[in-house]
Amino acid sequence: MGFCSPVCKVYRRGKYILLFLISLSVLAWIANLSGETIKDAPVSFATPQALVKGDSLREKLNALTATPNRLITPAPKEECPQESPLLQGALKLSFESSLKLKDVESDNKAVIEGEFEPSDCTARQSVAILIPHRGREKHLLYLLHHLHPFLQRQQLHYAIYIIQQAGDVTFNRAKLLNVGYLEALKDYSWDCFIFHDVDLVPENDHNLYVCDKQPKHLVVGRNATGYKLRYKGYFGGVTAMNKEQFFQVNGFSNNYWGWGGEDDDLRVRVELQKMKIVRPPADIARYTMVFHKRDSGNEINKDRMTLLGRTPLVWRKDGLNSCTYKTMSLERLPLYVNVTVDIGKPLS
Ligand code: UDH
Ligand code: MN
Repeated sequence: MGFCSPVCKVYRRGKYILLFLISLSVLAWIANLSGETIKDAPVSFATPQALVKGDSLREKLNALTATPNRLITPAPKEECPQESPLLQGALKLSFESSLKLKDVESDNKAVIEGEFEPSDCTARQSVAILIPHRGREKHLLYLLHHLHPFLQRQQLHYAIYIIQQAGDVTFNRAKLLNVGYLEALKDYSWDCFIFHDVDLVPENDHNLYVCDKQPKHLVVGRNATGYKLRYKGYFGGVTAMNKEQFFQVNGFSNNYWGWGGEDDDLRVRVELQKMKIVRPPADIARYTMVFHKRDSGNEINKDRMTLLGRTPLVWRKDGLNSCTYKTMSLERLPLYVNVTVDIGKPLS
């Protein structure tokens, strides 16, 4: 039998205590792992007024975004490839006068209440398509017919919103698009917004409806202008801005009633923020504009140049944060969300 001094006994006992403590912490760690739960990200509810409160851009934007109650709960999937294998390039467009909404609905069964997401991969961006509209039903039908399959081939998670101006007051494209942004964000925290005229149909599905690091202008050419950019700085027709970019410029001005100027105003806002407009290559960013005449109720806005000159002075106060409107109805139709709004009338 060996000899053990009091010091040695203390040392032995210490070893057992240490061993015991280590086992305890291993057990606690295992228990913690199995009991771990995925917590929901905090979501806040707010009205457009919340735009003026809060400290950071991020906080203000989060306040705009409600619970993503429209999102189809996704199963875990791999991210969709950088380039969709479904793209076809230049497309043969058709504008059959016999086309019916029912046909477009039955061609697009995977679209639920205007929303779609790829079944076999997770889309790289969630995109809201916003279309200002009044009295152009045939154009809308042609656009839905082409746009749904086009966006599905791009493997996007998207939804189409039609923002209808109620009544017969002079048309205000820009304000309707502000409303579209605010209303769409109540459904889901969309990454990207496409501001889209109802009569422009994309001719090539490599013209990607996603947002870039800079605001993107998608209509480099269209049939009506010999596929040339209408003028240097043109930023109308179809544009893509992400959630933060559009918020940063305070959206569109609400004060352009009638035709013209509102798209140039948005360009000025973008430039004031030192952002740079990007465009896809001209052979891809091509559109067919369905022929139309000037609509009654959308006469040329004679004040547009005066308004444009004042943009640097007023953009902070005129835009998303001052966009007041009354939602008359919101219908979730098979192929789009139909938002009908009373946006008031010009001041003078
Ligand atoms: N819009 C409507 N209803 C209207 C007015 C405008 O839905 O009553 C929307 C629609 O999305 C349209 C967009 O606003 O695509 C822009 O309006 P626009 O198509 O009238 O503008 P654009 O510059 O034409 O294409 C201007 C007048 C064309 C005169 C043609 C003469 N050759
Ligand atoms: Mn047009």
